[in-house]
Amino acid sequence: MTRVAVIGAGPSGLSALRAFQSAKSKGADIPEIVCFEKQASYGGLWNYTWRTGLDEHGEPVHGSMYRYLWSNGPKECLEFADYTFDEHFGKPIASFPPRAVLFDYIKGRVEKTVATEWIRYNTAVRSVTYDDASGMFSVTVHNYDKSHTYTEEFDYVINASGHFSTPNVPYFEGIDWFKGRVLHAHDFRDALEFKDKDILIVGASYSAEDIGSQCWKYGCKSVTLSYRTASPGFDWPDNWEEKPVLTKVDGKTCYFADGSSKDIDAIILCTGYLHHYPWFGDDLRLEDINRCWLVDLYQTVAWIKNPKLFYIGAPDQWFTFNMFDAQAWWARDVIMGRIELPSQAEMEADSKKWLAMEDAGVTPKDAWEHQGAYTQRLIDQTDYPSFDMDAVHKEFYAWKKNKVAGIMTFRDKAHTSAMTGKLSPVHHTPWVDALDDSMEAYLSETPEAAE
Ligand code: FAD
Ligand code: NA7
Repeated sequence: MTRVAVIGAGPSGLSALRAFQSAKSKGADIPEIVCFEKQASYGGLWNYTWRTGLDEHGEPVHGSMYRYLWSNGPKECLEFADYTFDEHFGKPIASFPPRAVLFDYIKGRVEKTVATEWIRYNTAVRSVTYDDASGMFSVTVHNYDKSHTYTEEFDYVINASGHFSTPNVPYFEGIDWFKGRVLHAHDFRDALEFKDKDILIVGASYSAEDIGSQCWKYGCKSVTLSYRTASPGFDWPDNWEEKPVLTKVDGKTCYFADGSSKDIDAIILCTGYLHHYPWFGDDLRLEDINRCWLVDLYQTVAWIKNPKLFYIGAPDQWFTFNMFDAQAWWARDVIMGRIELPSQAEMEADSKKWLAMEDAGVTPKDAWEHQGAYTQRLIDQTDYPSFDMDAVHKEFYAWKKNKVAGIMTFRDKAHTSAMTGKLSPVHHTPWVDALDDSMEAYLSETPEAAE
């Protein structure tokens, strides 16, 4: 029997399991699926952990999410096409749920449609090698429950291990002797730690915006945001300023490229993450920057040099859960012989063409439209339920406009679902006043009392 190994049971790995389950429920003969997950349960980043550094087994902690994290994009842009928010919650809910609410949504689809018996928990993948002669992968894993390392053979491997867990940590002159706390976003857990502190956020992308906003919301004294390339340029609150790149640290004083300086209590490096797949050798390992089109992957999924290996969830992400589904359905259909791959030369040419299309884009709108067109291309090749991609693009556009109008108020806006066509309700409490991020508080009808 054909065997498929899936590495990771986060949203991308769960999409892979769901794709095969869907084919099975329609009567197809599916391969044997084994999903290896190093944590004790599924959900990937959405499975919050208080731990930082190493986990209870000595594995690098996977979690990069933090307390009080609310969705940074509208939930309408990530909605599964086969399982809507309305179906899960039994009532319309607002557009920017906290982490626990989104995790519950992921869980709802798993419980309804995913064979969790395919997942081997507490099992870390250590090495994956490919043998040309047998055409098989050897996957070596360690099971922490049994303290046992073993190897099994697979025809195909789907890597769904995520790429927002291994921090990119640049060096800045003098940071080694900074007289305060230095951490990367990966290790950030609780904004209250920075109450009444002057913080420096290094970076200008999603983590920078969101961690800075969390710290501001929970009462830090000031936020200084240092950008390397482009200023985010939002209309920040009064105690928030932008600076160009950090050039030097001396004691508590941070110096910037414009010659200015500021005394700082904590430096939070929101400097992004690395693609890091140490279980693969040079012949199988993806290496790239964090970008949407990955040229070594055909349709940003199949490893061109050996298309029996697939990566799901590897692009930088405008679309998330529904794009992971589209990728998973496509990988499933390649594995099941429903989609025939072209020659290696054709795959390379196609990939370069899509890379050039991404590079030709200038605005964020170009970027999400490129990823939307890509997701649509995948959907068109499989039986994943199609949805109105232009409707999702409109929501991205409204979201971006709302962020420019108010970086602390965009989460108070309502968006329309492409799946149901319905406009979501406005949340009962403005995000800046909503300090309780529990599911109960979010789903209740009662506004949160101001402190
Ligand atoms: P992950 O969620 O990272 O899951 C990967 C899984 O693989 C994990 O369970 C991990 O334990 C497992 N694994 C890794 N290595 C191994 C190994 N060697 N052996 C076995 N198992 C392994 N997206 C949104 O749509 N909305 C948001 O608001 C949002 N906020 C975010 C906030 C933060 C701070 C971060 C970091 C990301 C955010 N994202 C958000 C994007 C996020 O990447 C996706 O939502 C999603 O979690 C990606 O799923 P994944 O399965 O690809 O990866
Ligand atoms: P991103 O989106 O990859 O952004 C990384 C940021 O870090 C970006 O602004 C970079 O600046 C900046 N960076 C990287 N290296 C440096 C150095 N050496 N000096 C200064 N600035 C640097 O990562 P995020 O963590 O924000 O987002 C990843 C995911 O996590 C995303 O899905 C979010 O939802 C949460 P650049 O613009 O390249 O000059």
